Amino acid sequence: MKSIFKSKRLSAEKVLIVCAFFIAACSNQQQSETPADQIQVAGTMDAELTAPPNVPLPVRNREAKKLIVNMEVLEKEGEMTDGVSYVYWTFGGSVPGSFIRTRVGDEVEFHLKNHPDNKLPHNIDLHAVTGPGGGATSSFVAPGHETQFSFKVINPGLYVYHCATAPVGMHIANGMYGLILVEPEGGLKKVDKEYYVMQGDFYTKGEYGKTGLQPFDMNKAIDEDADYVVFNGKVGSLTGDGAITANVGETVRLFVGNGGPNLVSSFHVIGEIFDKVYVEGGSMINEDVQTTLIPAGGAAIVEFKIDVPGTFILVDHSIFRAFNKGALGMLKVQGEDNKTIYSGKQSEGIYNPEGGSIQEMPGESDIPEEAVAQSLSDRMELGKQVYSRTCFACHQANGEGIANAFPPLANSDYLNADVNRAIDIVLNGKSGEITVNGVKYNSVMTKQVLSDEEVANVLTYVYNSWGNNKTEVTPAMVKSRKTGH
Ligand code: HEC
Ligand SMILES: [Cu+2]
Repeated sequence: MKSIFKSKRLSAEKVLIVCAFFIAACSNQQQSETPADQIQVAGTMDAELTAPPNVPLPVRNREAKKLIVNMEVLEKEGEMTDGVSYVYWTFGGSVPGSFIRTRVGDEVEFHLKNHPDNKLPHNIDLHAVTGPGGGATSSFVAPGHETQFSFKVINPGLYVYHCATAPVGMHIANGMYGLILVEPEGGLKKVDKEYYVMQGDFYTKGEYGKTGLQPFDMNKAIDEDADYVVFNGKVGSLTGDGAITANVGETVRLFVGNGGPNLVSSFHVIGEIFDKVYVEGGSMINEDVQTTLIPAGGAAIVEFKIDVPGTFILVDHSIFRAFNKGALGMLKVQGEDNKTIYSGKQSEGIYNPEGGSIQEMPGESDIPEEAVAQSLSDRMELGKQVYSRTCFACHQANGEGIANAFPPLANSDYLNADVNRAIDIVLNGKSGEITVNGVKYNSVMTKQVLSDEEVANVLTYVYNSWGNNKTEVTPAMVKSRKTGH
């Protein structure tokens, strides 16, 4: 009985293998029969264009078409971050510009319109174009005019487009870049969520956070001394309400570009591993990648399956750019925990290298030789040290916070309203929606591991700085929040 069953299964397998081989051979042959440049187009359609972080619908198995792209250049003022504005030059009104989705063999008829209110001529160089200048000379257009040119997309991949009008660097630095995707025959594999993320570096007369309308600074741009490094054109475009979302069990595909003009991105998602990376946006697939390099004027497609819920932070892992220049976004995931894949914190001890083991957290009395503040000014001094060690990265040097991500501690009505609540936040961390000075935040502050003395000192420092209400917090107050009396 057993042996019969076995041989039957084997023969079934053989049949399958033969079939698979046959299909593979057929489809290979088909591809080599029609080179991409000779694929015939069937009909005309208008291209769907989308602003980030959205992408147009997948091509799936539609036939190659004549694809009409209507792109309008708009020079317009926008917000770089809270209180800071900037005159962006845009393709389609957004930075990065509208996403264009095509398939191999499409013939793109590109209409570039320069709005009559604009001040400058512009053009477009698409890296997906095979031809001199990538379309730049053919598309050069003055304000109040429209140009037209066409091209056939031959190579599949994810490509950058950008303005190439002199001074080229300045046009790119002001936001004139975006992505065009060329899908292979039959389309990319179906995934649950797709998003458009593009990094860019900005150079302003005032340093990071200097308020008002900030002009472009050519000297800083030449020195590659960026004030802002951001995803999707501004600080916080992908945090708070702008965060991209997914559910546990879904597959996510990110189309990631880098407009530059200068910096190379070390793109990373904290707490995720890219199952697949289409290296440099091309056809080579790398697997199990932590951080992928995205050159200025280049792109990558990254894909991963979501296994656990939580907030996953997108960064340029040149990490000061993330925490001090804006290159930080969020992917918020909802769904069931999976404690095998990620447990959450199970226990906490003190790591003692000399003992060579993890030890239990000592009781308060065992904490060795901690400096104890004797006066308010001691407390301020010691509190400032804790602040620059612990809180600074998120709440920033002068408690100003980061728009849409980290609330301000300077002049914070939320802080000043309730000292016990503030102590609890530092002791236990905080998540969920809160309103600080009329602005909503919905993010996560992790629990801070500090002694009662340190909590007292840092909060005293915060309360006695930047226009707050000068409360003094003592270790006894902190202790009573822990013990409840
Ligand atoms: C990893 C980033 C991070 C660090 C480090 C951090 N915080 Fe926070 N903090 C946050 C976030 C995010 C929120 C808002 C949480 C929410 O949306 O529910 C917050 C909220 C607060 C609030 C209440 C809101 C307000 O603006 O008044 C206080 C007070 C606060 N933090 C104090 C501190 C102090 C003091 C430290 C250092 C001991 C610290 N935080 C360290 C991210 C951080
Ligand atoms: Cu331009």
